[in-house]
Amino acid sequence: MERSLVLVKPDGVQRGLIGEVIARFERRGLRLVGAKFMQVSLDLAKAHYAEHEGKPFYDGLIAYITSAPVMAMVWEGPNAVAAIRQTVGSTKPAEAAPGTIRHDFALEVGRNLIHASDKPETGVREVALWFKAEELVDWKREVDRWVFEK
Ligand code: D4T
Repeated sequence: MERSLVLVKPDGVQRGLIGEVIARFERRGLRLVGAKFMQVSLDLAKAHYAEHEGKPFYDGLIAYITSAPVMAMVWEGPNAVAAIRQTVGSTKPAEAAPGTIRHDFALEVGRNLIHASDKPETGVREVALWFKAEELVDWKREVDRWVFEK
């Protein structure tokens, strides 16, 4: 089963959109595996955004993600990474498809509300970076057979 890290970023938390984001992934049929409300440290921010170091928006990105608490979550399901990216919408909210989270609630790339892993292998790496093994819950839902084909 594929897993994705999802962060409701500081702007999403400040704007009271944690519940909205969770509701959309629950309705999609994805299964929650872990969640924690937390202040992101500078070290974690730098590790998470290591690939962007040196880019013009890097300093702003680190300042943004550490500016206030985030809601960090792990969601799983078949093709979860692609499904979640689809529900989240394009990185630039002005290019996000109508009905996606970024389209419906955001305007600017530097305030794009939410993070989701971009590839299955990124999901594995990011989940391990943000969560300890004992913080993740392995569980089944009664409804799983009506959402997951296998
Ligand atoms: P995150 O990682 O925040 O979910 O965003 P994406 O996965 O959708 O997009 P990304 O890795 O390309 O960008 C990471 C982060 O950098 C900000 N950003 C990006 C920015 O401020 N200006 C830019 O020009 C780009 C490309 C937004 C998301």
